[in-house]
Amino acid sequence: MARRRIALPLSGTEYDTAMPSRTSASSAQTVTPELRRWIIEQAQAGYAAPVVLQSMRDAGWDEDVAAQALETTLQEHLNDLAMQQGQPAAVPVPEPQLDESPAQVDCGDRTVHVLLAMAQPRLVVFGNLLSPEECDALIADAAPRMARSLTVATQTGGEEVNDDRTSDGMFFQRAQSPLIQRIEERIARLLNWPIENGEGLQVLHYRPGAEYKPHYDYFDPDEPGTATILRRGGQRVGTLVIYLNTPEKGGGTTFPDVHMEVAPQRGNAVFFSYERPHPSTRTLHGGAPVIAGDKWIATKWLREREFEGGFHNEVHLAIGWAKSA
Ligand SMILES: O=C(O)CCC(=O)C(=O)O
Repeated sequence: MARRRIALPLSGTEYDTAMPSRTSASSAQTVTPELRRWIIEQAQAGYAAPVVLQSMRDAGWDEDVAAQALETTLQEHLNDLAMQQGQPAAVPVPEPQLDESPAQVDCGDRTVHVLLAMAQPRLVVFGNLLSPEECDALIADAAPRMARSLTVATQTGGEEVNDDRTSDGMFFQRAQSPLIQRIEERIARLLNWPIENGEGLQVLHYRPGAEYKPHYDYFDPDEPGTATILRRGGQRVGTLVIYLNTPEKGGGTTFPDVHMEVAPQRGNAVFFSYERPHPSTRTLHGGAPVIAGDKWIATKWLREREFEGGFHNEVHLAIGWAKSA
């Protein structure tokens, strides 16, 4: 083992720690259990990831190998801790390609802007996802079919009118029109998630005073109706809320756990993912009351697996479950 000195992140003082040595040829660098243990010890001692990474690079570790080792080791460690606390296992989630912090993402037929990215909750705000014409066309197609929004009846897996949700809404089927298909292809490319795993796009309309109180979009594993819902497509693992207009006042999408509110702007969108159906994802969110004007959004929910057909029927009209913070 080589003796390493790591600079404490804030004070700049140093302490000795033993880092397992790498194997000689960089192409043959192996992430051993010993190295994993060392990484976890550094994290537990309070060292930030860039400090640990630098220390590994100083010791001759290839940057990519070191970064990958760090990421997977810490991820597995956090997962182990979560499981020990009785939380459900983490599953893969949709994720835009933002590794090198691009300002824009090429989605094939449109360049989408990255306005904000956050790790915990995993949340990204996008600009320019839809053109003004696409927003108007979605509203025009949806408007004649709007009805009072429902939420999941958690006891049965069915649906019910709920005072926590005072918007009107409707679902499109997946690929229902060339416009819907084009938007779904763009979203699939943006979030690197199969089009087949998406529920049909839902359009919501909030009038002044209407809101959607804070809730989670995943299905509560403890509710009796959940097993029925999960048979088709598994859990929800991500949400994309697209703003189809810009309300005059109010109507932001709120994330109470992190005291954040995303302002609704026509064509922009907020994406967030949840790797386990648990509040530790900090994805509690809601639609704040509209104060003036009205608000139109389109929501895309993404499932773990194929959501066959992409349409909703009486059992599968799955619209998340409300729970007060
Ligand atoms: O209206 C909003 O901004 C949020 C909508 C929402 O929470 C949802 O569709 O799950």
